[in-house]
Amino acid sequence: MDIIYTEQHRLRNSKTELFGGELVPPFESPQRVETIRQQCLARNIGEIRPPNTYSPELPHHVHSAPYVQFIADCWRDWQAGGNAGEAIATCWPSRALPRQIVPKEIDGRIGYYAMAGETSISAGTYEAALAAAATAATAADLLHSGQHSAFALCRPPGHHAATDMFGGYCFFNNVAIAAQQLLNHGAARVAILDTDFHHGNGTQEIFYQRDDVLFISLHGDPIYAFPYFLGFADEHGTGAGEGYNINYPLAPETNFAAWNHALQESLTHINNYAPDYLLVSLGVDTYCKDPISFFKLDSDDFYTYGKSIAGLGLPTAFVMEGGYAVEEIGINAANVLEGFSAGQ
Ligand code: Q9C
Ligand code: ZN
Repeated sequence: MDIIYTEQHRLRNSKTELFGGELVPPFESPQRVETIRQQCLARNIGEIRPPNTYSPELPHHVHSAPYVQFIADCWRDWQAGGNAGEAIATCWPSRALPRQIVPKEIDGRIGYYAMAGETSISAGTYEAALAAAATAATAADLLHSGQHSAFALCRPPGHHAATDMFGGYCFFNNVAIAAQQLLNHGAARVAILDTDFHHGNGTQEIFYQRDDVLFISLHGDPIYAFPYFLGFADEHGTGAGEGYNINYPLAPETNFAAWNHALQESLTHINNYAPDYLLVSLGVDTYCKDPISFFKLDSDDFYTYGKSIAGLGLPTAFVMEGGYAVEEIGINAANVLEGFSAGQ
């Protein structure tokens, strides 16, 4: 399977994440995809190729134009505001501050568009996020041109990014952009299976009212896990989208047997939907040694589930999301891809 990759991911190189009340080096580091790339090379997973070239309007597939402009301008405006550190939101339109007016000043604007304070915006963030979107769109183009599978080695990740909101290490929703790219090419239905430990709140929000994208997510129960405020089992979609959003919130310490039970149900839903394409939001933060997550998958389990996904027989693109056990994320991601290839 072709692997789409660009060094431009390195432009996303923030120095700070707000974690445990301190500014620490971000979990979402350039080393993550380097480890995955090395593992793919060592195991001959596929040919590594750069993304196609797209217009800077590519994120408009699923994001509002003012939001995309904010991501493009944030670092410049933050510096112009005389701030010494990286751009971090500290004030939000919370429940008791409900006026939805975009402030003019950068502290207000970043708060308007942020979902959480852990994710700093710094030099190169916009450029790297745009390259990640292009990486995912290229995977979509490859499926459209008849390839059975592709791996978009995206960084920064995307599934927490909503129509006009960033956070959880995400800026542009790569998998959603890939889904829209396939629909623009003429697909009738696309399924997105989100296996990241965290609920894909951004992807859910983007497609919540639509029936041309089925979104299914397996994740840590938001009553205990980020993003806390979305991802519950009673979120089914609305309007035309009713029935096309399925969440499996899973308890702390969930092991592969329980996780796989939810996966098998998900695969049945996908099969019944009969999509033209499957996109997998591939997070390997379900791994037992992940530093910020609470599932108990072992490395072998990733191979097993990759093989299960192949059983659908659908043209499939894997789009990289999270995974923070840097030592093992390469092994775990490559195991999914190898399992998928073995299951074809
Ligand atoms: N105590 C992705 O995996 N903070 N994003 C969690 C844990 C945010 C994860 C704090 C985690 C975001 C793409
Ligand atoms: Zn995650």
